[in-house]
Amino acid sequence: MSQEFIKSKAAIAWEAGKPLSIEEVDVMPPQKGEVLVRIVATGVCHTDAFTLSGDDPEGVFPSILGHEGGGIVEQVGEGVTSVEVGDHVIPLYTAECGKCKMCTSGKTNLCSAVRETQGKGLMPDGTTRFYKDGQPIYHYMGTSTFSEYTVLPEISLAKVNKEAPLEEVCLLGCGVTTGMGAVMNTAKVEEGATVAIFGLGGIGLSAIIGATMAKASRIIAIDINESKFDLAKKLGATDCINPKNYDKPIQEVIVELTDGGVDYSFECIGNVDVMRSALECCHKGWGESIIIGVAGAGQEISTRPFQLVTGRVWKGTAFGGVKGRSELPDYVERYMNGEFKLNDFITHTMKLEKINEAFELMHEGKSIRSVIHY
Ligand code: NAD
Ligand code: AHE
Ligand code: ZN
Repeated sequence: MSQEFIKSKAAIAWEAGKPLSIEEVDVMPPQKGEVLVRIVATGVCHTDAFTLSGDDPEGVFPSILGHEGGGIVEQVGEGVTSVEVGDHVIPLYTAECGKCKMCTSGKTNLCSAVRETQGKGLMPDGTTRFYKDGQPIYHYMGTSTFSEYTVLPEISLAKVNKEAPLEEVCLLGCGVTTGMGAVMNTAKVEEGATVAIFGLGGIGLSAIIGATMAKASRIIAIDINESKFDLAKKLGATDCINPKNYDKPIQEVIVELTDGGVDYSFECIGNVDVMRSALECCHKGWGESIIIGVAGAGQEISTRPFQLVTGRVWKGTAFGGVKGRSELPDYVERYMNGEFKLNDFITHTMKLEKINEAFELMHEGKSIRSVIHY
């Protein structure tokens, strides 16, 4: 195994609130239990923008962002047995060790094996694999897919079908799996249920796919940007609503539309006021609201406790509750079998050099997903 550093093109986030800088970095070869992956393509998710904004309490700089990638194993470190050179993989920001208290609980996908160091931008041994002129650069979400070459723990890789186009299935590394999984795993939406989905970006639109697959009877899609409505309808939304068109709270509008409220709602924005609306548009006695959106440091949710006393349920979900190593390969198979499409989401593709445009398009509300090709 080579111990030479690898040169890699990467987008470095030197500091919060500044554009990414495209530079060559040095990548240390994979150590024990680690894998070097050549990223073929990566989506840009709102969470990357959230961390770059400086609002993420775990945001560290300088770092290499990106967590929605697809790639090919280039080198394996000592002791790695579950993947080999040439395997196609999707990096996982939610690892799956299969052994920790969380993995063995049967109740969550939130593996704890590498989460602590991952949140500090480090590999499990407490160091980094990225260097610029000798200066360490932090990892991000354990994935750092905005680098052509990245190093991950073996347990943070899902091995997927080699026939699957990495330029599309990279979206299963976060957005699409999160939205579909929130509906199917976390809420377990049943046939005939009514659903409200707040925010029609990559996550909300994927939740619509999940609700359509679950045969929900009514799928109410809510966004303040009406340009999202055509795709929402194409994917199965039965009603599209812009809260700005009403002079009363959107939860009241939805309660009236649905004879008392929806069975399930999903917040896919990261806005704590909308999280409240999403809870309060749920039906008394049983309505469940799932928080997917990520809110900034210091933000808190609130409602009258009476909303919960009277049977509404507030839940949250990370990566759609999906266990990456054991369950994500099947999402890829379902995509390959034509159960859902991914190219509807890819509104823009670009080379890494143009990645700042992907962030601008997102902020302007003009993209669903930009996919970066290396
Ligand atoms: P996005 O920016 O592509 O989409 C957000 C959508 O919300 C946009 O269409 C925007 O117009 C809409 N919106 C904004 N404010 C609104 C408001 N007040 N009312 C109605 N609509 C509004 O983002 P995305 O990539 O789809 O991510 C959505 C959220 O989900 C982000 O907070 C992201 O960090 C989070 N996320 C969470 C997980 C998880 O595992 N929990 C995974 C991925 C993303
Ligand atoms: N670092 C933030 C929280 C960010 C967050 O909630 N991340 C989601 C994934 S977003 C993907 O686009 C997640 O998986 N959370 C569970 C976890 O273990 O991070 C903060 O507030 O500190
Ligand atoms: Zn994401």
